[in-house]
Amino acid sequence: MNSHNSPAMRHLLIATALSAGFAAHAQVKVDDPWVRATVAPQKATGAFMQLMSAKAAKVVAASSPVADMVEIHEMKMDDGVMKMRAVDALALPAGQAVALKPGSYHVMLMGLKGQIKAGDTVPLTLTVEGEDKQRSTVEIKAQARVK
Ligand SMILES: [Cu+2]
Repeated sequence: MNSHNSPAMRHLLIATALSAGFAAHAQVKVDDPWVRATVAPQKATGAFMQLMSAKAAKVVAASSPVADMVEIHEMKMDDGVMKMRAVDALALPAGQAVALKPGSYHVMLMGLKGQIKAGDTVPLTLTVEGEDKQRSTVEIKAQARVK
């Protein structure tokens, strides 16, 4: 996890509103999106990135063409055991970076349709909801790597 400073891995993406008729666009910056590469029989993996929203918002859904099911997960110590669970939404406080990283929040890709090899580009879509309930999507191209 020391690649946050690598310029080659930086991706800046701006969320675009689903409809041009919406005045308020949620602006979400995505930094260093990556997916953990898998071995052939593996059916699940995690995607990680840094998110920063200009306005208070939350990530309410995620999807990817490489997986049957995508959820936002949280990892937490529970009685000394590391557990992960799906969360309904991931809060993005205004102007504050939120890290999705191993051992913490992550995008969980389940029911993988094939192996994800290091160097592959994995498309991800996040649905972000603003305080005005307006939803927009953020399209992400995450690079697969081992760690
Ligand atoms: Cu998970």
